[in-house]
Amino acid sequence: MEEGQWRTARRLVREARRVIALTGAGISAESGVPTFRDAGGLWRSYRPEELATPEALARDPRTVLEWYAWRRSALAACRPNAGHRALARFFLRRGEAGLVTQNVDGLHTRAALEEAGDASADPALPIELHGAVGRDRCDGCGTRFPAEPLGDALPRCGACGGLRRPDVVLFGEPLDAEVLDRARELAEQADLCLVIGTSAVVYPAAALPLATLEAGGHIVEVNVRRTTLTDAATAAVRGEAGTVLPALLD
Ligand code: BV8
Ligand code: ZN
Repeated sequence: MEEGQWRTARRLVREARRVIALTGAGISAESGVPTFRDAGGLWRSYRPEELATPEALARDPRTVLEWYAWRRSALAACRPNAGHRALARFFLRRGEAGLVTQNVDGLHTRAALEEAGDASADPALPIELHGAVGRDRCDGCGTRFPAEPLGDALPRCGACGGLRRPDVVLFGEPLDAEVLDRARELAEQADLCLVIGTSAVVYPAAALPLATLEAGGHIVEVNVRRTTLTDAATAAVRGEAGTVLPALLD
């Protein structure tokens, strides 16, 4: 990786007073979490935007719920990687929350609990913009449940009979307003936004680093390739999150 970018990134991390980190599917790639494009043969014939939508859920709930059940089973074998853990240690040391993720795999939460040990994991717990695939939510009354294996009948809410679906934000569904407001507030107050493993094409998440920039802060990007944000970054570190983050943050 280019020396100047690396030195600038290290300086910005060292000097930053308020840091927000926005992560995407790339930080979980080294944990073996299948992204949409890696889907097993079974799902190759579907496009994610076709499956992860409320229309698909209404039209063919069984196929959509089977896809999520497949992703949950694939996730069961995955563990937080060195990148998740370095980020958790960083926010635990700083003692203030700042981790925002687009991922629904729950790996940041597991890394926070593992790294915190008996101390409070709170500063390293992520704001999950798009929810978490390990939980269900009732489409009718919003009640949340731990995810259960998919049976022959579609899962129904005991309280209102509504369909129990994964507690994730599908394409075309709004993000939880409070969650988004909190993430925007952190982005506007930050003087450094670390953008890690995201192609920055999914909105409104992708607008968060720009909020830091507009407030006079800097962007440091960690990615294996260029993205639409690379030119807006004060430093763009080219490399895998699992290798770069421990060196950049520890
Ligand atoms: C909404 C949960 C409105 C589901 C997900 C403008 C404004 C507002 C909305 C839109 C807009 N333009 C378009 C929209 C609609 C849409 C959208 O953004 N579409 C995109 C495709 C253009 N947005 C929405 O629908 C959002 N809702 O705006 O609602 C509304 C308001 C009122 C009423 C009704 C509606 C909801 C978006 C949430 C979608 N749900 N996830 C599920 O996962 O099953 S997003 C989903 O995509 C995942 O969460 C994942 O995070 C994300 C993919 O993005 P990335 O994380 O960036 O992952 P990607 O694979 O693209 O990139 C990986 C990167 O990592 C790459 O750059 C790669 O180089 C890098 N990498 C790989 N390996 C490594 C690495 N980097 C470092 N180390 C490595 N080892
Ligand atoms: Zn219900």
